Amino acid sequence: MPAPYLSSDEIRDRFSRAMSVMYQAEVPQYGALLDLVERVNRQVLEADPALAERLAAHGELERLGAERHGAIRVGTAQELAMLRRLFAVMGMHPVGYYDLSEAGVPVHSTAFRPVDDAALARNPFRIFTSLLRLELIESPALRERAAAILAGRDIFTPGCRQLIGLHEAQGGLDEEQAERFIGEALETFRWHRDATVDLDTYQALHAEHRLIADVVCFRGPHINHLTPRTLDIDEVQRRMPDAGMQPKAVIEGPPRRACPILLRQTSFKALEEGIRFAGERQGTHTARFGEIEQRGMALTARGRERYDSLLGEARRRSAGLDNEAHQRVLEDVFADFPDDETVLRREGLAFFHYRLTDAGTAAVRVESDAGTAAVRGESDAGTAAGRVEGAGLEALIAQGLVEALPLTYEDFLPVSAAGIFQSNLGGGQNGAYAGNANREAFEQALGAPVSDELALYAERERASRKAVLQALGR
Ligand code: OOG
Ligand code: NI
Repeated sequence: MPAPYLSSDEIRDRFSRAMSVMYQAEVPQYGALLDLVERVNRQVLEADPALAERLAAHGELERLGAERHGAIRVGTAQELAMLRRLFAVMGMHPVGYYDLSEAGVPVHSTAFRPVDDAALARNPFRIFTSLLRLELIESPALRERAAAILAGRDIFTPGCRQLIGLHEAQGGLDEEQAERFIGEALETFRWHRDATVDLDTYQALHAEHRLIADVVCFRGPHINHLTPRTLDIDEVQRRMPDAGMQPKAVIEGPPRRACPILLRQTSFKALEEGIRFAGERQGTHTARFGEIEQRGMALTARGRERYDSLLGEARRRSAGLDNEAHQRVLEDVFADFPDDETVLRREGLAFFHYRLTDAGTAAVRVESDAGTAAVRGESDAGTAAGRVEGAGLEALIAQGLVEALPLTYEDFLPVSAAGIFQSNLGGGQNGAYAGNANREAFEQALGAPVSDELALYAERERASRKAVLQALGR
């Protein structure tokens, strides 16, 4: 009998834990941040048993401690395409297109992440992956120099390439192969103190944009942050300085709400680290940082439009304010956005997962017993079935047979990502790169289309609706 293959969920779970261990060893502040987040999460759950219950009901309590995202930046189409194959081994697929040129950063990006309900519940590990856009560099000489340096590196070990090929050929990896794959794949994300270039070259690229130096001058696309999920980002931000971390000025994203929406994020500033450059002259590089996030519900296209326009208004009103004042402006502006699950659902602003309540499950059972009774020719069948008849989903919810749970937002926000990039790469708005969205070019480099995140949420919602209606015989 052939050795059984591990599920991609299992490989992803092990890989994300191994990555976290590696990054804790590389950046001790990340370990301190994990501790802080863990402490705050525990306190929140103790103080709010209703929240603990709700998270448990959504299956989110188990994934909370394991949940994180990371980010990397690569330099060439070949690197990006190979990463797509690497992440596929772990059930992570490209979702969404993010144009950061708008924010003055010469990259465009996608998020590799699991897509179906079961995989997300197991471990939603995501990697925000950016591709450098050399074509946006104005100087032809610098552009060619960067391209030549990138052409000379291979960010994957031979073993990693071989195991990806094996996975594709045989349709999975057994225990021993999976463990080897995890070890080999981790190498791609490791930090290298040795630059591949001399300080002059580094400085020339850095002068164009720090991100270009970060992508081009090293042997690999070091993981630049890993982000745990907190249940109270305001509290973690408040406590960061006491734990020896310098938080960025403001928390990105929507304000604090009774029904959290989308994603709120903050980070501590990137570290200045000593680098061994080729040649005599030595220097430092600033790239790696720590970030935390608080996730809320996924918004529909209509909800997202409302969010984007309110956020735009809040940002215009809060430029230059400190976090407290910024949050007050956000709260004021977002007073217009419903903060009640039923209203959000009825107005079609957020996505939900529908499922039977205990009463709904009992009704199905009674109904199927009644069906069996009817087949046997017994006479009192039909009364239970009658109980669940009536209008659509809203009626079933009102009758207490079906419940609607908000779907968690699993993606990223371009404005927030831009804020995170800028707080770590320096520089504010840089109009030079703006207006250059090019999803087609990105997908061509990737070698595959990116999924539309809204379509994925809509499909998960639709499938859950269909399942409950079917169970209730609708
Ligand atoms: C990625 C920044 C984006 C987020 O959480 O929005 C990001 C990067 O700095 O490479 O990670
Ligand atoms: Ni991030």
